[in-house]
Amino acid sequence: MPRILVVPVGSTPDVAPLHALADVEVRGPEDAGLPDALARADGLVAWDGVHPALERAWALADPRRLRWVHTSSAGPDRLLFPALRAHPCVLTCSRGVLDTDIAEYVLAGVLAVLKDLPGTVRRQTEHRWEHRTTRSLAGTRALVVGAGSIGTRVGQVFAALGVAVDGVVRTPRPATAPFGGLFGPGDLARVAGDYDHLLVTAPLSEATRGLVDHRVVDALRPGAVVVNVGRGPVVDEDALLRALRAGRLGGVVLDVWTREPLPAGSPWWDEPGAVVSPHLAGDAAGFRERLEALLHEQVRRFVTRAELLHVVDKEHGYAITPTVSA
Ligand code: OXD
Repeated sequence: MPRILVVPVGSTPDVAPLHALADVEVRGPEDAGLPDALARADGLVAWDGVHPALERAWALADPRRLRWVHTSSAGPDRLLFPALRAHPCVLTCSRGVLDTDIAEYVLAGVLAVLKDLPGTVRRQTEHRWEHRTTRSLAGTRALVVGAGSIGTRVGQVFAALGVAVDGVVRTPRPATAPFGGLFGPGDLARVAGDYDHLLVTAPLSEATRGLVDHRVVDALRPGAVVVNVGRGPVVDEDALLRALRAGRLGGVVLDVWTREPLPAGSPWWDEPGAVVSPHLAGDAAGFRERLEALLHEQVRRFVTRAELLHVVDKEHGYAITPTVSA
């Protein structure tokens, strides 16, 4: 039976259903036996995070033996350290599992800003009846940065509510629904000012790091809403904070951060125009079970040498090939 090493960081998946299929070994990242277990693994599962111990032990990952690595994350960036990129193993990620919940979170964030829910809750705690005018979502325009599986779901949800949605993709192509138009990364600063909402769903790669830079932030229209559910380093957080404090933005909803956990001393915590959340956009009840179901299916495919799902293009840093066998 193939040996599969599972390295849990936050939570541990239920591997009981896998014992009939493979010789499964679970080793925490601090476990002294991790390097040896890696040396004899045919498959590796990085669960609920990637610990630096894995990269440190990587020299022992036998290129003739280790054929497959899977991550429970939608975005594979934390596994794409140079030695893993260079290793011949197939890398798969948990693309698709969280899309709908992330899209709902983005919608909740934009509506919270447009309808000023934080302001209402503040007044409520002060027992203050103060009528204000809020803003409509229907009839507005959104630009989704990263039109992959999460970005497409975000686009569908917003389009269904009467928002005109365009996207930014690595290589521009003719647009299909829900996108009215697709731009390349080089167009972003030029077009950003045409939108009411900038919705960042992009994975982290060399091409997306710093993509939403100060030029893009400075180009945003007054009152624009910015949401980031992709990866923190895609956005220049300092430029965003400056724009927010200067009263140039309607609101900012950040679920992912350049530094996670966000340090207790970060100025973002006290920023009234910001919604600060701890990387939970896709984590609706049942998400762990859904990620486990995908893991079980992947192991079944690996063991039977069937095609694996959600294979990552290691060069570009996201899943593009629908299926590959390891
Ligand atoms: C992610 C995840 O990739 O939460 O951000 O899975």
